[in-house]
Amino acid sequence: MKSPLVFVIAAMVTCIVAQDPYYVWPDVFNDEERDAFYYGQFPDDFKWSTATSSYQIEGAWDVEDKGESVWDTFAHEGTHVANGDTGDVACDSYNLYATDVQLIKNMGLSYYRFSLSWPRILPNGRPDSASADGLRYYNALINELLDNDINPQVTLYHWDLPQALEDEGGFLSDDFPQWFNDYATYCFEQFGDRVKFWITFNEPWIIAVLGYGDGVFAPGLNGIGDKVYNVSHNLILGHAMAYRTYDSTYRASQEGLIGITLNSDNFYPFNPKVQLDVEGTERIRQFQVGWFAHAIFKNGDYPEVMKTRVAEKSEQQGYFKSRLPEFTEEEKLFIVGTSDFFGLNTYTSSAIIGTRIEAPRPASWETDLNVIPYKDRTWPTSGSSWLRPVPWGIRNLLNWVSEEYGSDTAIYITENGVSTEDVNDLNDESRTKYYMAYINEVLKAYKIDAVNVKGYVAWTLMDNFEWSDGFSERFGLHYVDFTDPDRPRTPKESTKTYSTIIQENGFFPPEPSSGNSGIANTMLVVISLMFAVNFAN
Ligand code: GBH
Repeated sequence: MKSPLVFVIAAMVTCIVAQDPYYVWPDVFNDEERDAFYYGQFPDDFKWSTATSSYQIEGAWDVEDKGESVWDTFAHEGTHVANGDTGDVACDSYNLYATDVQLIKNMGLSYYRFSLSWPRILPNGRPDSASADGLRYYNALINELLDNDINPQVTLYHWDLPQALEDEGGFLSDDFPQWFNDYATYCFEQFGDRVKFWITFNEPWIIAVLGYGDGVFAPGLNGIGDKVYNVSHNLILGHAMAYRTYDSTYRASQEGLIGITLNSDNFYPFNPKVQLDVEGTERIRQFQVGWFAHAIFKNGDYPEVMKTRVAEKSEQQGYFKSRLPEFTEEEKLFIVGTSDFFGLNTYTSSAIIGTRIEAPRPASWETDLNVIPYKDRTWPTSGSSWLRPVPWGIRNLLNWVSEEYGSDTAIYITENGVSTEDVNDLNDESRTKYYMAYINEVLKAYKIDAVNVKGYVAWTLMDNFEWSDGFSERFGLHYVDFTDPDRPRTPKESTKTYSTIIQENGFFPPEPSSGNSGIANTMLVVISLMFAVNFAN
């Protein structure tokens, strides 16, 4: 009697434990090896967070002595932002910050990533103009967070440069690194006793290419072939200066971390068998991420492929020297090793088609790299034309960053999220799916691939001013009614999903839920008892 019983028990157990693989988007991403849902936990000290940025939420653009930022100017011009929207009031977080803190707390988060408005703190950009009200506001926010057991993760620069400094050349001025360092020093001095996580710049690529290249973001300049390279050059030097200041003067007493946040799609070859596509993929990674990360994380200098490509093309285009500036040997030593972590913002993937080298005029960052990015039409859509969810992409990208910059490099996902097509939908199922699937892929990167990922920040706490798309695109975990002067915030369904993931610190395996397995459970208990009795006899 014993052996058939053992067989029956084994069969029942298999029945219950082996569930069909679960897929978040079964009709699109259903490769069992790649897309099957994975159950497990993040490390105990994993940092869960959500993010915003000053211009996108604060409003109060001209309160007290606040200086204007380039985004105030740009939005007020009336032609650059969808529907003529501005951030004049936005979510009114200048007044409603305590409400924001409660929303964060309600989701069970212990971190909050926000940015400081440089011109609110230093109206003319320099410490001699320090605003008492700016100081009061950020002290109040930071203290409110700490009183609620939420740790601040502070971005020093999320795109709102003081207009006064832009008037003196902004990122194109050789004085930019010093200006940024003075501002950063003031912030370490004032807030560093309580802020232990600093990000110098959010997405330098956007600052250079969209702000000073295509002109679709403030300050709206057109220098896609040349200015972009000078902007990033000064930005890297400014970043390094602020890091060195923190390291030499504040780290010992304040004991925080300081790093930089870069943005990238997951790039992969359109056809992995075509050499042009494979090389094009590596090139765009180097031109987009390597542009900043190579110097900071590797050797103080730009990637080889950028140096040779831009130099060659500049020559063919009739420039007398490369459009890509050079760092001195001294600067290289100053820059290398200036980030305690790699902050990564990522939303989507692009397949890359490599094209043949040519040097058209006018020169451009885009034609310097010779690729065509492509979005697969079968991928799910979102509320933004540039954003199609591709969950496995984040795992690929994490692996690339880890291989390229060293497996010891601590990586934080400092932004990830999605806009929804139905903007009024509190039942935001597509966002729920996005977070489930993306965070699950981050978990695979950590558990299966041993990528050193330390934290995850969901973009964004609430609907806000989505730059040139104004209020027409909503990325929020909370809905904000922009027609109501009180700017009420309402949790969307996705807040529950995110809270559950945080609570579980990952994903617990599902309870056996089908009717059959309920019966199977009961039978299992009965058979086990029979077996035990039989065995005891
Ligand atoms: C992040 O940038 C930003 O840090 C954050 O402030 C922003 O709200 C969030 O993403 C959502 O967009 O219109 O085709 O010219 C991510 C980079 C910048 C990518 C804007 C898409 C528009 C490209 N995004 N960009 S396009």
